[in-house]
Amino acid sequence: MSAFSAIETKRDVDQNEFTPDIEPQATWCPGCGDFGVLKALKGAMTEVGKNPDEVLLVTGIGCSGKLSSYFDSYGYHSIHGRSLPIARASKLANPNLEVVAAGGDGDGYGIGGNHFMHTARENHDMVYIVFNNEIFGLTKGQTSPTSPKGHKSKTQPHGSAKDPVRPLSMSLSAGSSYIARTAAVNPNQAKEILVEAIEHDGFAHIDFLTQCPTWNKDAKQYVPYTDVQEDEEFSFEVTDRQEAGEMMYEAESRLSEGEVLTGRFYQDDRPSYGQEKRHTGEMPEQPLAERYFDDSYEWERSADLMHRHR
Ligand SMILES: Cc1ncc(C[n+]2csc(CCOP(=O)(O)OP(=O)(O)O)c2C)c(N)n1
Ligand code: SF4
Ligand SMILES: [Mg+2]
Repeated sequence: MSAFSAIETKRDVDQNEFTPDIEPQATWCPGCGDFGVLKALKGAMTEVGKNPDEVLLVTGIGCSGKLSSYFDSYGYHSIHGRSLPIARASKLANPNLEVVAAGGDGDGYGIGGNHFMHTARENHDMVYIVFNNEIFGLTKGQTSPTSPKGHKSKTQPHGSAKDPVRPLSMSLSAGSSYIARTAAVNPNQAKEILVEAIEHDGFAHIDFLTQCPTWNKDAKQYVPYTDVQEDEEFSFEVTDRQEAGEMMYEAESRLSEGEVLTGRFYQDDRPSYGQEKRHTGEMPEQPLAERYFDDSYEWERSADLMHRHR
């Protein structure tokens, strides 16, 4: 089975296949929420029947970035805030790969925020997991874009004066076609949401609440949590942009007050960037990555294509 051929193929996979021989045991701190993401991702890939060599996991920098060291697949531990452009290029070159990008709240909503916005807008077909622990974990607990107003840290000892970003609302207005929030303390829901995100054709963004017991001393453990699909208090249609937006705003406001609302918030089925490009004929049916290994292929130089644009 190769990464070029297998996207439609399902088979029985043993979850242990995603545990690497080199670093089988993650070195995150005891009680870290990141363990929950790893477990849910292994479970979801197993459930959808993926082989490790059908998956590319691209991570940013942070404690969260270590995910690619502890998950056995093709992996790319990239640079801070830059997992998405690498993931996009990889998916375009080899659409048969199941591409997952992952990183922290600082990585994705701060330094990489611009890439987040445009990858969502262009609806690139991939899963994007943001480990949201509401601080910079790896660098020892500084204030991040999702730290609540008033949160005290070494960089904001008198409390942050800034309102946090609203990741779900931001994602909706940017253009993500699947948006969910789950929590490391809710492994069953996390796995189900990841399965949906993997099966979704388009940009699937998951805001994954991950507690950091080492540096985020205010940290909620994100319990108790409510699933908005299960609780009668909430009634909205995930395919209705306006209703979904209102629900997201509510969930983000309640998180600041310590109430954790999780679940699926939005979904649409518009074509992904790759589908659009193939439809217009601008992208070849044969994956670029396959051509690369084809010695007989005659490459066109971009200068030779200029006539198309004259
Ligand atoms: C360009 C660049 N700037 C700053 C850093 C230092 N740095 C490493 S990780 C990090 C923040 C990590 O926070 P987050 O993305 O929330 O991940 P977490 O560790 O919480 O999982 C920073 C600022 C870096 N590695 N590269
Ligand atoms: S510092 Fe926080 S985020 Fe990093 S491994 Fe430890 S508990 Fe997890
Ligand atoms: Mg963080």
